[in-house]
Amino acid sequence: MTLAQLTEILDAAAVDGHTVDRPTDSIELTLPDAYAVQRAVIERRLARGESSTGVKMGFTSRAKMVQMGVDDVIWGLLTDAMQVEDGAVLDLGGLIHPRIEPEIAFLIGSPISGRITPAEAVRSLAGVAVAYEVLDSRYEGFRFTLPDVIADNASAARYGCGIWQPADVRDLSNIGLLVEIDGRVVATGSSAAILGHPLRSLVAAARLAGEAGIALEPGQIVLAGAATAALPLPRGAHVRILGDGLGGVEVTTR
Ligand code: 0L1
Ligand code: MG
Repeated sequence: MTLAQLTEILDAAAVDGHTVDRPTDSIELTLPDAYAVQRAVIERRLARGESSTGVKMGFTSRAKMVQMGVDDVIWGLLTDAMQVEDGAVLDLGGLIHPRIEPEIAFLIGSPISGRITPAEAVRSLAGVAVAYEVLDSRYEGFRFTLPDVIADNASAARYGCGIWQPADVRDLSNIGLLVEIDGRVVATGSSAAILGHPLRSLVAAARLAGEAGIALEPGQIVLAGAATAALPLPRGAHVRILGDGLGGVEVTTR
């Protein structure tokens, strides 16, 4: 299998919502190869008319890094077709085995790329919001190696953000986040689970952008990472994510 064939297979799997074999079961896939496939999958989507909306950071919790045997974060690329408006209905029909996780999202206000400090990261921001990510691995049972999941765009499927708040007026290090499904609290966590401080995830996003030879541009979103483990997302559910002092975001599934 060539990287071009793998790109086509993963693109179709994400669009139609079907599982595919893990590429590393049959070919050797380096991390640069995997990121090249990820970029090529998104370029196909952009060529079909979608637009780039930002990036999602993955493996931002110590527990997930240990589980995967890695010591760095990964990223995936977001498009407008993955974006869900706050309060909207999300059709899970095209997804395989969706899971939802509560996140902190950043809105970029001025370009960042390469090595930056947390203070520079804050100054680059136009806002911060409570958000969620819907993950949907294109591999059976969410089982994959690191190159497999990078090629599969870090399991990115859908995401939604609440109302943007000023980013420089509050301490983001320990924002309590809770997930309610149909009015019942099903998970609680803290923004501290995101690399100890979600700004570290933004700094890492700028570094990965620099390594990829691009910048995170004004208007783009960085999904910083999850505050809890990802939860199975059923149909017919009303999900509300609330962040201490940061508002919330809601979605109803069907
Ligand atoms: O942290 C994340 O957003 C997950 C990255 C991809 C791995 C997974 O599907 O759990
Ligand atoms: Mg995530």
